[in-house]
Amino acid sequence: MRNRFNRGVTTLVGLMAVGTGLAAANAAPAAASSYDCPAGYFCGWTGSSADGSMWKTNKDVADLGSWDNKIRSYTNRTKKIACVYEDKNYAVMGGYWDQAPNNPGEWSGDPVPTTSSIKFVSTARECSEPAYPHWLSQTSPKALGFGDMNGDRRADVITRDQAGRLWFTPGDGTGRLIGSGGWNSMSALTRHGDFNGDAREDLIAREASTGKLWLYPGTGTGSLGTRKLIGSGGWNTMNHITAFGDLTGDHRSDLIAVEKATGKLWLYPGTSTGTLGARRLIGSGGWNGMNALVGMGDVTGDGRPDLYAREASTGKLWLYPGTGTGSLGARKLIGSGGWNAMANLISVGDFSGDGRPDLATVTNDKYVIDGYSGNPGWLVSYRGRDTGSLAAGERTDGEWWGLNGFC
Ligand SMILES: [Ca+2]
Ligand SMILES: [Ca+2]
Ligand SMILES: [Ca+2]
Ligand SMILES: [Ca+2]
Repeated sequence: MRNRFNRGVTTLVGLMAVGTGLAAANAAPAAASSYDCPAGYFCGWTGSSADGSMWKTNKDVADLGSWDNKIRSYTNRTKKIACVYEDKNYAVMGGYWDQAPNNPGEWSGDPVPTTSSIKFVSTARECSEPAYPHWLSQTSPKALGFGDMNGDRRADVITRDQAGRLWFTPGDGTGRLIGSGGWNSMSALTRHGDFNGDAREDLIAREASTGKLWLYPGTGTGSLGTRKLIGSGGWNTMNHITAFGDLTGDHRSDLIAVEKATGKLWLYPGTSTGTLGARRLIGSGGWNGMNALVGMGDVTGDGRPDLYAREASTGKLWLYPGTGTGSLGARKLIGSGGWNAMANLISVGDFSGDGRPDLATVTNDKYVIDGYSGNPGWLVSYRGRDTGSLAAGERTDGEWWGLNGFC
């Protein structure tokens, strides 16, 4: 329910100088202008150029009353996104427009006045959807040790929205706020099992401005506790920071990452204190050719966690099996192409309910439906098979758009 239900009119965004409307020399009172709209308000005018009578609000209005279908131009001087609906009560089906905050002097015109309700939200998708995606997962017959923040054997997803909030979705379609803001300052988010030894899954994040690595301990309920520094700096030299599971065989979760300058793949072993030990090389080069790493858990059935990696140049998906010696074995082709049509690869364990890890993906613009690309925001689910490969993808939900990452 995005643009396809948005109003099909061309919106005119003008940078109208003060006084432009005064050109018609007349004895009329001083003409209104978009500058009349005070900061913090959404304003609408009866005229199509921020002129005529002005109406303003800084709160949601489900029914514009005497102003229903009267607004022919408007500006949004709030700090929120204004959802401008053609029907009352924020009904989406009649069409709507999501208006980002405007600068002073900007306005949008609409030749046909149809606005009937207005709502203010933090992200554009909230004009028509919950802030979080609709995530469903089945109870797994066994605990896989990752992908489950609240310990109910149902895979959960953590979503970051465009406003920098974090949402916990436990797999029953509901969602809960677990991070009230600021998360867009993180340039990597990853989770896979317990790092600090309390048997609860934790989140690791890289702070873009400092290159620091932070551990956010899971509380066992889906929420996150007070963060702890586990990397004091330098992590901006790394790509694809990926919580992996235990590759070294000491039952502690490890981290892997690709060094941007060299294409080397490094393993950072987890320790008993929740910190990271001295890194060791597990891939001597070429890993810059990969544009996604995914800690899949044990997909080959030998009890050791495995890695999927996506090759940028070919869109192929490769399986690198974990070995008992803290390294990766010979790779095997899992997906022969097309994987670059996925914006996100989400590894949260078994969500199909058969005990084998699955892979959830969210599409980007390259994704093709019925012969046409340009289909971002679809959840496509792949069931894991006992060979370590994936069954054909199932396109399950088209409303995973307008979000800013998952783990
Ligand atoms: Ca769960
Ligand atoms: Ca933990
Ligand atoms: Ca380990
Ligand atoms: Ca499964």
